[in-house]
Amino acid sequence: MAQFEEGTTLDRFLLETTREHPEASGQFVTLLKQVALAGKLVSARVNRAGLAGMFGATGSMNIQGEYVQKMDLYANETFKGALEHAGVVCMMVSEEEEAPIFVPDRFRHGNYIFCMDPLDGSSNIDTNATIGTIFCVFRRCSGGDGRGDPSDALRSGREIVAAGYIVYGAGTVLVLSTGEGVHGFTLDPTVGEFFLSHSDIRLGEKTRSYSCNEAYSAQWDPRLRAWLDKVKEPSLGWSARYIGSLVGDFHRNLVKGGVFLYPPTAKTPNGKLRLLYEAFPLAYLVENAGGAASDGTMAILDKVPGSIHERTALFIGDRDNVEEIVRALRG
Ligand code: AHM
Ligand code: MG
Repeated sequence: MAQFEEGTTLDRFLLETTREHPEASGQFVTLLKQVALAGKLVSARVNRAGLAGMFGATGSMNIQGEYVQKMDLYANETFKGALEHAGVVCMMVSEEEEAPIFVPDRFRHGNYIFCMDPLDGSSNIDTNATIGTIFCVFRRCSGGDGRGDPSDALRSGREIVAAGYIVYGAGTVLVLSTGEGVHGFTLDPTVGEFFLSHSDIRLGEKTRSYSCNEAYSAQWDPRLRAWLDKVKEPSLGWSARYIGSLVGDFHRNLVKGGVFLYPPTAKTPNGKLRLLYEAFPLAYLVENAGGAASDGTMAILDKVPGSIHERTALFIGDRDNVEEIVRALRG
């Protein structure tokens, strides 16, 4: 793959990397450009949320039984709007919508299926903590008619053709992989462009930082608690970092090193995080950066969701630590 200098625009990066793959249709580049456009719109709104009356909940609950924040709705509508008229997706799946999203007939010839959590960690919006959009892309099923049959999206994570996230933090960063490395692009809000800022991100070996909601540890599998107790041995030099926003915690660990854990708990015995549009995209990124993701029994990307909102346990980060956690759980 071509090497790119820091400061390369996202558009140039997309055009040049897909030129190396003549089989990739122009639709693929258009899709990723529309994702970047939606990300800029959401970023602008997040930055003005306090002024624009966008803090707080709408008062309704989503399909997951969680309170919908005003920014959740805005992000969902913005990503949908950017993609449904572009003629590049035949179907979309969103955390905010119970059923797959209907794409109007005249635009439904697109070659791709887009799955997203439009605004992960949105319960943090009122506190200015990092939140973000997580997404992955599949090619349309050869037999699928794109009429919103959910089974078209129920595919192995190994079939993902691109995945990424956009974090809205102190800055806005788009992290993307199309299967050849993981690259980060920082939005320069003064010109409205994403520029390459983190080229070919690689996870370090056996990093010494963990991210989890430790308050739930009494509900975890005792073998996992034993692993946690072990790494707390002071001479090992571990530390903990947890925001409570998957995309923010993952981004930190990708850049600085670390392992993220969301095991099953009494309240969420199958795990809390969603397989299709939270765990899959981040697992695709982490594997492309040299790391690993597991549900404790198998690699996340080898899983096939049984339903679009299926939940999973998630252990994700550098390969050594994830493998050690899996070994501990096998006990
Ligand atoms: P959300 O998609 O409704 O924002 O919920 C998922 C979030 C993740 O971002 C985060 O990792 C997790 O929930 C935090 O859960 P907890 O508060 O139980 O630690
Ligand atoms: Mg989420």
